[in-house]
Formats: sequence, structure tokens, C-alpha cells
Amino acid sequence: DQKSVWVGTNWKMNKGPGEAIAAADALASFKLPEGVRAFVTPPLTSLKDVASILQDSPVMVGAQTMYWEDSGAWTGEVSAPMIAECGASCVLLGHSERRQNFGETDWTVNRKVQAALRHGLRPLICIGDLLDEYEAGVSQETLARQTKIALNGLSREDLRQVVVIYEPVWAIGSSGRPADPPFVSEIHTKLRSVVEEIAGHDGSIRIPLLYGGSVSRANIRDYVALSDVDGVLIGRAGWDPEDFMSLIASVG
Ligand code: G2H
Repeated sequence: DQKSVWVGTNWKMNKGPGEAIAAADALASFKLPEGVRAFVTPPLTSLKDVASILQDSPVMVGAQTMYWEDSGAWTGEVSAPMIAECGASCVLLGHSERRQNFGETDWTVNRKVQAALRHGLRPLICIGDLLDEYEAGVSQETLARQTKIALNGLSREDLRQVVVIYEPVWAIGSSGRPADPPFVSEIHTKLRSVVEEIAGHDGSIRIPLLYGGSVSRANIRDYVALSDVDGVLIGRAGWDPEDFMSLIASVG
């Protein structure tokens, strides 16, 4: 895993089943460059179709969220075993859009991480600082807290499965501006020591640390070049499958 570059695209609430299937068909024909680990997170309405189209492709498929209970009276929610049965191998957890708009907290993210792991799903854990935290110079404290709580109680075997994605909330979406690579470098170096504190300093477990937030053709290589950045999560710039493939090719 050491040399892999992770490149994911989060479709968010875009693409109905028809469009999602067409996009998955396009992704299925793409050959990944050596060393790139790609993933896509479609909406739940097309998770099963996209996973089945990509089942023989190296592109991994994940959900964008899930609930921590396996089943029960939780109207509107879906569980880890349901997502796994749809063919997903991973799940985004704690995306800032979920934390901000749907009440997710550090501790609910932790419960979801544990539930995902129980059902063999790789948790793709998003963390991020708010603009006022960034401006007050406390980004690092927020990120350390979010990371430590998300990973609380995990075994070493569990820690081998997780991916952590730094997405500054002020850098996400059309109102955001991409974070400067030197700032990302500084943050990721500190995050590396936070995860090593948890997983050990001997290098036997290297938790992939990805950057996300307005990643585009213009800046993707600047992030991937950073020594503590193991890849990127792309939103808007990766929604078109041809664009996603060319972004992957540009770092492969
Ligand atoms: C951040 C990112 C992908 P965008 O949410 O998760 O989206 O690249 O559109 O800022």
C-alpha cells in the first residue's frame, strides 16, 4: 500500500440511476495506471447498479453515508450490511456536509466507523476544520480531536482498513477555495503524527491520508506530490467520468 495514490470521486446528490449507470459504464472501460487506487461514491439509488457494473474493475465503489445499527425502526436510513450486500467495499463517513447539515458528530462518526468495519466495509473518514477555526489558528486541534474520536476503540486490524480524508470546510464546493499546498503539507505532517500515535510509529500500519476540497486538474499534482498526502477526494471536477479518468491519468 505504501506507494499507492488514492483518487476518489464523491458524486454527492448528483446523477439519478440512468446517469449513474452510464457513468459507471464509462468508468468500467478505463484501465487504472499502476499504483492508483480509485473509488467512486454514487448516491444510494444507484449503489447496487454501479457496484455491479464495476465488480470486475479495480475502481472501488462506496456509499456516501450509512447508519450504525444493522436493522430496525430507523426510517430513511440504510445499514452497513445493506451497503455491503449492494456490493460496496467502502463508505464515506463524517463528510462535512453530513456533519453540518445532518447532525453528525465525532462520536456518531465513531459508531459508524465501527459498524462499517464489523461488516467488512472500508471506512473513508472525513475530517475538516471550519473557516473560523482556520482563521483562529486551531485547525490542528480540531483535526486531531476528530481523528482520535473517529478511530477510538479500533483494533490494529481495523486500523489497517481505514482511510482518513482531510477536507477543510472552507475549501469545499463552489464557494470554497482550494487550500494552499504548503498548508496542506503542514496539516498532513501533523496528522501523520496523530495517526502514528494511534497506530504505532514502526510503520507497519500506514493509514492513507487524503486531501479533498476543490481539487482540480490545475492543482491535483501539487497535492499528490506532498509526502504525507496519499491521494485526493474529488467532488465537482470528477463528476464527469472522462474528467475523472483524466485526473487519474495525470497522477498515475
Ligand atoms: C469536498 C469535495 C469532495 P469539491 O467535499 O468531497 O468536493 O471537490 O467539489 O470541493
